[in-house]
Amino acid sequence: MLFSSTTLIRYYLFGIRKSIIYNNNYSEKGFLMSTSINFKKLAAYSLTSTVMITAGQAALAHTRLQSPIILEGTRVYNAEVIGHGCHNPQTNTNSTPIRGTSVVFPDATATVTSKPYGSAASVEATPAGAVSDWISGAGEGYNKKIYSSELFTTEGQKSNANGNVVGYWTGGGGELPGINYVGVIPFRTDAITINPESCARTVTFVIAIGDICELTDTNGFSDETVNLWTPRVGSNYDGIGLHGENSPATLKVVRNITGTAATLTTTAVAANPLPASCGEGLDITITPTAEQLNRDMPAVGPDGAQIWPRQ
Ligand SMILES: [Cu+2]
Repeated sequence: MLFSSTTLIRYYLFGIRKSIIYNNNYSEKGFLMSTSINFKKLAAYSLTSTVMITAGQAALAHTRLQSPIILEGTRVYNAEVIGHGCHNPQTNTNSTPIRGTSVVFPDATATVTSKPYGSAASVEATPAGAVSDWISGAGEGYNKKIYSSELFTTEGQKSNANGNVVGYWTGGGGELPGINYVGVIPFRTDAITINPESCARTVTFVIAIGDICELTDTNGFSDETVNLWTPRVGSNYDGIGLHGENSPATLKVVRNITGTAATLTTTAVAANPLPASCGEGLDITITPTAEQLNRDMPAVGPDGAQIWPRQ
């Protein structure tokens, strides 16, 4: 079966994405398997190295967080960093501008899984109870948008029935050029404390993001209209077959097992050591459910009307 050059590059992008996912310790077994098959096909068709290097650089520009790994107990001024626009079939680049973005952080209903600390991506994760088993507090509402009209003029904070913030959207009034710029959308992460009695060594929140180039309904989602950086959980926002499929941004909180010494400008932070029975501890992953994404991904205007996706 022959592949067009576009298809080949996209498969290679998926391969690059695999290593990014691996570093974030976020994995999905079936996805990795299909990636290795695609690599074999790629080798058979032998792309030139120039094309592959160019594609690799583009892949690193997936939408991610400015600070994707943070220390527990530390409030962080963070940002969503948009790396490229949507696919433009005329130029065969990602030059179509981004006109808005919609973000969801997992709430306390999220799916929680665990792996031994430092496990390879290929290690199967096991179900691991509730969010509040691993971190202190409500298990949701840790991230708040920093009000800003630097890039887009309209925005909205999303909150759930408990009144906790579960995401935001911003758009309109301007556009982010699709190539040769990055877009930075600021938000703040509150200090998150890992439960001292738990064996969590790291806690990774999986974040769902839609970077919108054209307002469509969900049937109109394509690489030309939206970049979906979402976990594949069976929601309306999975983006099966699209550029960002199952390649969400992540925020990893690391347990401060040794504590932090005082410096000239900061006070000492007490250690949060692992209980002796934990061994090396666990990597915990918190992924939003399909139900939450279907509820919280839409951008709803101040008048209550849904702006994206179109209905
Ligand atoms: Cu990309």
